[in-house]
Amino acid sequence: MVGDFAVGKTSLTQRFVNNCFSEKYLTTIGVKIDSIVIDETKLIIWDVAGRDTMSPINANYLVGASGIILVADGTRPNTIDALASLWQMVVEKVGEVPVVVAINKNDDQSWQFSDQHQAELETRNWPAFATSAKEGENVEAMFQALKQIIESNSI
Ligand code: G3D
Ligand code: MG
Repeated sequence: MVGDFAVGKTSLTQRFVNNCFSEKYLTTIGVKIDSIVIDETKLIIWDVAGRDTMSPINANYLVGASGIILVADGTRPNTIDALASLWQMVVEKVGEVPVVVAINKNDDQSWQFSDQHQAELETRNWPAFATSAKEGENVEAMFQALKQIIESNSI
């Protein structure tokens, strides 16, 4: 899980692993690791702390990743802009691993996704999901999609 501060990385992971959403703010210090077994595949999810002055992403946490979920907050377009440089950091550390994008907080009225952002994601060939960790929408579909890309790449 890679994305700017407060986009919903921890909430999406929690929704997927525990099927719950907590309004309680949970700031991840460094990294939080969860795991879940689906269809005999164990996913180990590294929820890497967001980018801000207090806690820059420790790129070493990315080493060994089989896939990446790039997370943005649809109510803050700058977090979508940030994905390109985050992806660059990923590529430098682990190469072009399988990736999906979550444009999170789809339940919020101010969620938006411009044609320009749409075009950019298509150019990069990133499968994108409008997710809501709060209501659960598309969360499982997004994790499943990444799992499938990882599995089909490793055959
Ligand atoms: P992070 O792990 O990427 O830093 P968090 O982000 O999962 O800690 O979430 C940051 C804030 O966004 C939290 O709110 C959380 O409740 C909220 N949030 C996360 N996902 C969603 C979502 O899908 N919809 C809505 N509406 N809010 C979401 P607070 O208020 O504690 O800052
Ligand atoms: Mg977090």
